[in-house]
Amino acid sequence: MKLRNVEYMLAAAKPDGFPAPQAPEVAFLGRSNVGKSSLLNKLVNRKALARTSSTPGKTRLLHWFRVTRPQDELWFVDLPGYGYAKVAKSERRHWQDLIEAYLGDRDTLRLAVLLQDLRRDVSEDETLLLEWLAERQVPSVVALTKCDKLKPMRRAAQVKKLKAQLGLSADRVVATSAEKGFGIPELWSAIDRHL
Ligand SMILES: Nc1nc2c(ncn2[C@@H]2O[C@H](COP(=O)(O)OP(=O)(O)OP(=O)(O)O)[C@@H](O)[C@H]2O)c(=O)[nH]1
Ligand SMILES: [Mg+2]
Repeated sequence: MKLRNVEYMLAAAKPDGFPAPQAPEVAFLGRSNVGKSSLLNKLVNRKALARTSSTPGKTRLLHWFRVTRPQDELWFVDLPGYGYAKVAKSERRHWQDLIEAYLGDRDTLRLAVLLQDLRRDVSEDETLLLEWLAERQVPSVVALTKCDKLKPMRRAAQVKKLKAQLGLSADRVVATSAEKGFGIPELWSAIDRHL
């Protein structure tokens, strides 16, 4: 993907800190540690634009990035990860309110990319989120992450299994690896289809 410029914009901890909507947005969401920040970095070909960490639950804020292409400008939004067991219930509630405030009321949101670790089963968290997005007419695709962690045979079997669990059409599930770059052109195509 040809990019003219990529830059960090700002972080927000609550809705009154969200930037005024001015460009089409793509949001990245999923379980803590699933690889949201890594995949975002890989899409824009920058090593450490979005902060990644081996400590789950690191991204507690919403982070905005401006992606300028020759033909247009998009904003990428890195959302805080959910489902991290060590987080107190009150904080999970806070997470949910914050994410829903964003996803449910953002006119410029064009696509939610829900990330799912290839090695895990799809849980109720993901299926409920997909339903919640569909009810609000927010288009979504699923990026299966960390595909480099399985050898090709097991990878293919697991992709097939998760596609069945998700019950989405084939064009809404993309197998990716931020480490190896698998699926990056396909994910860009999915983004472009929704702008
Ligand atoms: N092998 C491999 N490791 C990955 C890949 N993507 C992410 N990781 C690793 O997984 C860990 C978590 O990645 P992050 O990108 O920080 O995950 P996140 O979803 O942003 O995490 P939170 O912000 O804490 O919710 C890091 O140690 C990454 O290096 C991948 O495609 N392959
Ligand atoms: Mg992150």
